[in-house]
Amino acid sequence: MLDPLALREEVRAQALTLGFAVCGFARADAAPESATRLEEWIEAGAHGTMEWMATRSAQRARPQALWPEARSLIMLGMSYAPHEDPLRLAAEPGIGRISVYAQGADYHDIIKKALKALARWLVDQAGGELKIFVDTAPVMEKPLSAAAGLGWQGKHSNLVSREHGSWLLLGAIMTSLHLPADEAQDDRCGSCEACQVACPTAAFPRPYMVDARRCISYLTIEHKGAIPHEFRAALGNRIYGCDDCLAVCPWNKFAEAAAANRAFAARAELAAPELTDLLALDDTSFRAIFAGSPVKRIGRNRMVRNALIAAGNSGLQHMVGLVRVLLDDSSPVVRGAAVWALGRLDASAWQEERTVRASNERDPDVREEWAVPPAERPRSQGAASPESSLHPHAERPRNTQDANHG
Ligand code: B12
Ligand code: SF4
Repeated sequence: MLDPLALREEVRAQALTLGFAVCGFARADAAPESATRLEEWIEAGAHGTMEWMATRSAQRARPQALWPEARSLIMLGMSYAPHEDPLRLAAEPGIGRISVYAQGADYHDIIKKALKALARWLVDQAGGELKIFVDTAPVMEKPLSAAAGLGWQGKHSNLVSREHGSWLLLGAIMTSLHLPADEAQDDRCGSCEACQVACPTAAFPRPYMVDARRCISYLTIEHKGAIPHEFRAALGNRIYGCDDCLAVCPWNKFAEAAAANRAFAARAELAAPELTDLLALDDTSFRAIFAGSPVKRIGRNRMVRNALIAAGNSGLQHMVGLVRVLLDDSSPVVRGAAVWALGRLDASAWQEERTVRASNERDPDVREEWAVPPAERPRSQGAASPESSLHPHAERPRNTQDANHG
């Protein structure tokens, strides 16, 4: 039987050969403070419609409530540090921006495969029982990774590493073996507030806490219905997730793109997709383009909804024809976004279309979109202006304590 310290170091070395950038160890009862924090977060309603965050919160709060045999946690991070500045396309209104983590292969598949290989290796070496997790299980991967010394939870709430900045995706192995814990690292955010200030929708009611209902990642990926009016202009050209709070973190200057797992390298068609191509997607072409990418889970309708909001923000007149076609879409969420986008791009075309369509519309949400003429929309929904379309932060609400609508 191997000495636990020696075994721990062998596991770490093996993890690195399998493509992980970092590996750390924690006791299964680590990060007990996250239980009350999770409870507070859910009570404030900050999880929005992600009911799955609330339903298994007791298990999520404590690894041993999920699996009582767990004695040690092996926490792992894979780097997806980008080669290029993720914010470089912010001023390209004809392009849709997809988050860096979603431009390559689906990290669930890549990390799960590596976790399984590490788990098999560990069982061969030392036996024990284990379970593997990436993202979708009720496990709080960020505080547990922080407890295992991978980095610290930054004020944007994600794990920040001294070596890999904000660009780590996380996975976990729970084992019945005893493996000595690593030391947690100190919080190195200091007086920095770059991520808090960068957020286009003021989604941080306070440092370290995200109100998902305001987060562009939630609005473009998790949220199923119409995107609330107050956030539409702030979305700019983001069509899947948001990297702004991660991208501005000063610790990224130590993150080397060479450390990134090659599976996450951007696919050309996902790095800078043309909005005109996205507006023309049907189910088949959506599946063909996004197969193997995390984007596929939002489906064609939500992607076209997001692309329409970006088109409405673009100020580009050549989008008008494609937007008009989508007024006839069978999906109400697409039709509603098309009504809004047309109003932003061409107020007189909007009036024309409204005359023939509004009274025939059966869906109550789409009827509501026809109800307010573009000129009467509040400023954040109004006609596209150079500031609102090209400078995604131009209409940012004040990022203050009272920005929490929770
Ligand atoms: C739900 C979820 C979301 C939601 C909610 C985000 C959130 N911050 O919770 C939404 C859809 C908005 C989202 C967005 C994103 N997500 Co997400 N998400 C998750 C998921 C499934 C659960 C997270 C969770 O438990 N939230 C509950 C809250 C209560 O937990 P928490 O944020 O850790 O809350 C802590 C703070 O409030 C803190 N706290 C409170 N007060 C204080 C005070 C101090 C001093 C300190 C230190 C801490 C502190 O304590 C709480 C407990 O630790 C995890 C996967 C997993 N199973 O863990 C991925 C995960 C967090 N997401 C991830 C990613 C990559 C993203 C995005 C970057 C994607 C994108 N580019 O669009 C964005 C980032 C937005 C952001 N700034 O958070 C990665 C993060 C990797 C990392 N390095 O940390 C994860 C871990 C997935 C993975 N397996 O890699 N996500
Ligand atoms: S941007 Fe600044 S405050 Fe935010 S996580 Fe990075 S170091 Fe911390």
